[in-house]
Amino acid sequence: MDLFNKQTIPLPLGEGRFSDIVFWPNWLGQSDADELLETAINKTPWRKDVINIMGKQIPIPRLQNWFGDPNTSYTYSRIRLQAVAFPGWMEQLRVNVERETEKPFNRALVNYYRDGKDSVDWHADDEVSLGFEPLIASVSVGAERVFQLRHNVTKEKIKVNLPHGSLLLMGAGVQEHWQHSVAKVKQLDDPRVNFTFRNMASNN
Ligand SMILES: O=C(O)CCC(=O)C(=O)O
Ligand SMILES: [Mn+2]
Repeated sequence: MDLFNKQTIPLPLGEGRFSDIVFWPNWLGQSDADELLETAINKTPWRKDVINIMGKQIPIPRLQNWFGDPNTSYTYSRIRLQAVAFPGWMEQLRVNVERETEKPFNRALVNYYRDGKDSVDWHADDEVSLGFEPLIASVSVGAERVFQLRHNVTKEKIKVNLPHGSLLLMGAGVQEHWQHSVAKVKQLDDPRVNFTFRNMASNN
């Protein structure tokens, strides 16, 4: 939890309004990050989901699962994810993220990028169920990958390398004005796991 290393990256939203990304590149120490990667890969009940594109069933290029109150679910890209209760190890991570960011989080979408062929395409986490101007806190462990942001109107791009053990917080308004993605990379065999913590109303 290295406050010295906390960085704030301003993000223009439009019409003179700014938000930011707060970034802790070395949030977890090496051994905590190693342990989290190993636990996440081995203990997460990974789902292989498919999306329907023009009548074709296409596997999404990563494994995933959704954690939170097990009586709730989350739907994006027409995939409905029934929530799995936070296991103890992930609950600890959730609490630590809340403490560091000083924001509440009660859900997590967890992604497993098995190697450089796995990716997430341009999107915003702007489902109505996430509420107005949702904050997203993202913890990365494993292979360093490039997190890209692109403004919806100006198309300005920002790249942030997300190292093993990093924490990133996307501020209010970022989902409405920017999209983000993690592109495929050539010649990468190492896995990466990313936890995106979100906060949803209890009736979701
Ligand atoms: O893997 C990442 O860093 C981003 C994941 C993401 O954008 C998402 O799960 O919505
Ligand atoms: Mn996202």
